[in-house]
Amino acid sequence: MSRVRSCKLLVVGAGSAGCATAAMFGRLLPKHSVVLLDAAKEHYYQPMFTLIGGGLKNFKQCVRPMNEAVPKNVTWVQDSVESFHPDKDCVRTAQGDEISYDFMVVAVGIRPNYDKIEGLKDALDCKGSGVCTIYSPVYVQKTFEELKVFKGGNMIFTQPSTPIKCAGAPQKIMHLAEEHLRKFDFLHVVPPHQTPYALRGNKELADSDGYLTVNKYTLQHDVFKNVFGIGDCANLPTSKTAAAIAAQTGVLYKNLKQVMEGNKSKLAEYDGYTSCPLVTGQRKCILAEFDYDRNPLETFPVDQGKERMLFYWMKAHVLPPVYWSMMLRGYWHGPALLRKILHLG
Ligand code: UQ1
Repeated sequence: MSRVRSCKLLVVGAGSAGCATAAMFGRLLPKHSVVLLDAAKEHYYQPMFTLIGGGLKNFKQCVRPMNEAVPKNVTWVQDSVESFHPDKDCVRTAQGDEISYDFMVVAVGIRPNYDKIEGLKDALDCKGSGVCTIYSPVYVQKTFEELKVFKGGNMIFTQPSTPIKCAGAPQKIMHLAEEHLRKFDFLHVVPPHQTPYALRGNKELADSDGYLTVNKYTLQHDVFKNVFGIGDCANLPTSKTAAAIAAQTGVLYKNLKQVMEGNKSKLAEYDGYTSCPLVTGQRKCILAEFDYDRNPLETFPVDQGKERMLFYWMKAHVLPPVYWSMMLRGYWHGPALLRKILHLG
């Protein structure tokens, strides 16, 4: 029997963006107002995948059961979205239920599609093939396994552009991969990524690449004003990182709250802040931080382009607890305030 459920706010996707959003509005709104829709049993701290692939952390350190990630005061529906119906303010789920909403935040993320590169999945599944990727909880541990048995030879690391920046890039990798797959000794692949079909196939919500069409400053959907987007699934022209999502949560909260209150004044604006702690060695890291226009937005009053142990320590030991205890609970909106304090004087 299919069921019909209704809520004030539906958050689709319980990754970092969805959990943080649900947490903030779970605190603001009365009990049972927020529904968080996601079928996943586990929640991963994906920024740790690089360190796991490099053998510097183990897999257990990046995963928690979903019920620990889901915030209090939020109803978790363990199901996935089958189709969006923004003109009717509802979604249908894989189990055949209907959830109607007053407001919706789409935070469905993106995931690899290995099938776009012929032979890739077989090569990834084959132990000892030398082919690996840190882009998936399924294969990240294999990356270090392959590194441990690597006896020398060529190493290849693919570096595609996102579909938005360069639509041809995934095809180029496909050709390169196909050409080299059997010849090389170690191949680290960045698989093509895409949004889930429910979003990608919805022409009212998504652009031709399958990304949710939101205003890049306000995060509000271009057409459906009671819909907002956050995180990897939104068509924001910035680098897709947890740090970017943290900054977006602050803007999303202000703007959605204002729209819920019927307040028509100007909405807050996301500047495109994103950040990449680029680990360059076992204890070394540089810290890139920039906005939509590629202007540096550096937090610390030091040369962040210089390799430092401090940044590595922050990446490996400080940011994981910041993520689990603050960001997932909706209390971490990125380092903007810290940047302002450190640049005083
Ligand atoms: C950040 O806020 C964040 O989100 C939790 C990350 O994801 C793990 C980051 O990698 C970085 C660098 C930031 C930015 C934080 C500081 C203190 C520069």
